[in-house]
Amino acid sequence: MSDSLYPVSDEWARRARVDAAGYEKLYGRSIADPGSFWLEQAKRLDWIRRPELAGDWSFDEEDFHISWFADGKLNVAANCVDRHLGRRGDEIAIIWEPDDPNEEARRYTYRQLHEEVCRFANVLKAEGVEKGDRVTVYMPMIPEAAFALLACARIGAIHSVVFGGFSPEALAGRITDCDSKVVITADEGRRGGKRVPLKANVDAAAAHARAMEKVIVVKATGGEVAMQPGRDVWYHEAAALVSAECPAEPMGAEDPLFILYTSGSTGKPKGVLHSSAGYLLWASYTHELVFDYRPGQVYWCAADIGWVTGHSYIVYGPLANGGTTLMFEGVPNWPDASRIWQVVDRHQVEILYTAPTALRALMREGDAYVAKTSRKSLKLLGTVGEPINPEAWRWYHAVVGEGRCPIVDTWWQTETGGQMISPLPGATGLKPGSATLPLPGVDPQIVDAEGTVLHGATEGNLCIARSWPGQMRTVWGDHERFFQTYFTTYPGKYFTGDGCRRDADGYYWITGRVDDVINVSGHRMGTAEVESALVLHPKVAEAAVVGMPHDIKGQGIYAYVTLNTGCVADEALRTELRNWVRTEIGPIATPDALQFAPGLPKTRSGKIMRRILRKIAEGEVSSLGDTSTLADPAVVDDLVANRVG
Ligand code: 6R9
Repeated sequence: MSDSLYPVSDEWARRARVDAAGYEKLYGRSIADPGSFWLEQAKRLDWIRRPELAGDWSFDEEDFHISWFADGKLNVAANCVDRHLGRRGDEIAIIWEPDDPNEEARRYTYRQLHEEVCRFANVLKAEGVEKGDRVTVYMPMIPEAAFALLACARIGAIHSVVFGGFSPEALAGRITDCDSKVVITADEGRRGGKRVPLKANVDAAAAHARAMEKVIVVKATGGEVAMQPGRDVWYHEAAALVSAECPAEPMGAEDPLFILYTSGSTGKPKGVLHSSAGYLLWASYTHELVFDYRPGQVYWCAADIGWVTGHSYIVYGPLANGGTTLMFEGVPNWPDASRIWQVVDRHQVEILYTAPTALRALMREGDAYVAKTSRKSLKLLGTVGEPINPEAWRWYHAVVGEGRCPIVDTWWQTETGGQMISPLPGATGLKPGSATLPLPGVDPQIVDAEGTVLHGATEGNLCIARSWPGQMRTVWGDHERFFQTYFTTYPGKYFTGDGCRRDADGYYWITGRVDDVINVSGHRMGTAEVESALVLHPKVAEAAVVGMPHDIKGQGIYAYVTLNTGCVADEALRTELRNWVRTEIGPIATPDALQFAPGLPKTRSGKIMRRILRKIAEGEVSSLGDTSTLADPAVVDDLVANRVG
């Protein structure tokens, strides 16, 4: 066990907002008197009408509801921009570092951000967007992506960001699901010196996205694109026609702020819906506490805005806190494996937040790429998205941070809106690989398969026993699915889908998903999604997909495919099927291994025994367990004999 403890340094304990005793006190109050705790926290936001109500919720079927600060009114964009104009109007809100290191970075003060957001909001209005409308954002990592989100928030439109790496098919599905009439995109994106044809993908999506009426196109690269008259609008042309003043729409606390699609264990991706006040409060509260953030510090969350991490910790959290947030267009390993550390030096980044998969990839390139940079500005490091293996943790700590920076390993989910289990740098001793302790307000429980709450040092399934302001409010268009997915496995609790161990010190160790979700490079992928893409291929009769261990990605995708009678299993078809999934969903869903299987292991009632498929994918063929309940135990021998990788 890697239970070695890295204690809080004296300096951090002294300087940080919250020390160990402070954490105990906050946590105690948050659980003993949540009403007054959260109403006090609500003061961190600027309200049009201050709430008198805090949480009002029940996870029980008869009375299922979740709301926070329901009588309050505010505007999220005004909280992230306008309220800083008085004291911090000339301070930098956004630093944008382009893909190409030879290009100049761009900087926006809060005053400039205000103007950009107002203009963007007026363009949306001019295109007919109204309060409550859904706007799909399919953008590269350019400042206009942040402007677009805040512009939606300003006028009360609900944004739905679709990651720029998703295919036209995936984009179309998301546009259709939330009935989004307007799509915001760019001519092209750039990543690692390569172009991503975003506008062309929107054009390709149009055939299956009938809701889409308008496309607003930001000129990012100047690449050639086709514009469809009547439907497509250049952003810079529309922006020249509107004013740089736009009033912020007063919104109810519970009015939706955004939808973000995420993979679940079954069916199509779910549209996770977040509220205005509760979500923003959670993003602001956690960003300040976990990063011990103070305005003036350059803070860098190296995620993409297409994921929840980009929403909460590039845009909403840091801007609500009047911070300076760095947005990076590029990738960690281009032009070479020094890029991240060079950006840190160039902008004097003090806080860096990234994913274990990036660290593992950089670690493999050797320490020289790190050592040749200074990194003296760094004070705090963070990780998110998947469990971090202790080896990568130690490398991050010793080589990147030269032993001087605490690491906050933050566990949370799209559904939780923000960080839930994480160290506080001035309060919590660290153990490599552990997300450590719940934040004040978070009430985790570990339960066994029957739902019995386990106490003390134990292992089981991770639930959250009470609501918190940042909790998702529904699945867009399917409230029943929301209840069924999260509140029926262990009645009365929110079930996270994660397995978890708690050690004798009360530290939490996330062990990974216990459902059919796999975590590829920190990105969630439903096995069912990949399976549905595969069976769409005319030669595929059946497919089963499981996770397999992968050195860099954490988990890779292992697909078992049964072909229709008469189809020939060969290398050409293997490549074709891998590309097929890539085109259907996007590059992140490409199977790492694909095995042709004459049959899949099934119970007599026809259920695929995934346990066996996982073991084979993991290479643990000697411990397949009981196969006697299979309808045809012989298929297992074939699978083992023809294992790939
Ligand atoms: C923020 C984000 C959520 C799933 C979650 C868990 C895994 C995230 C983690 C972690 C171990 C951490 N996860 N952070 N596992 N340690 N620090 O990643 O959201 O894309 O919805 O993924 O990611 O399995 O359930 P999302």
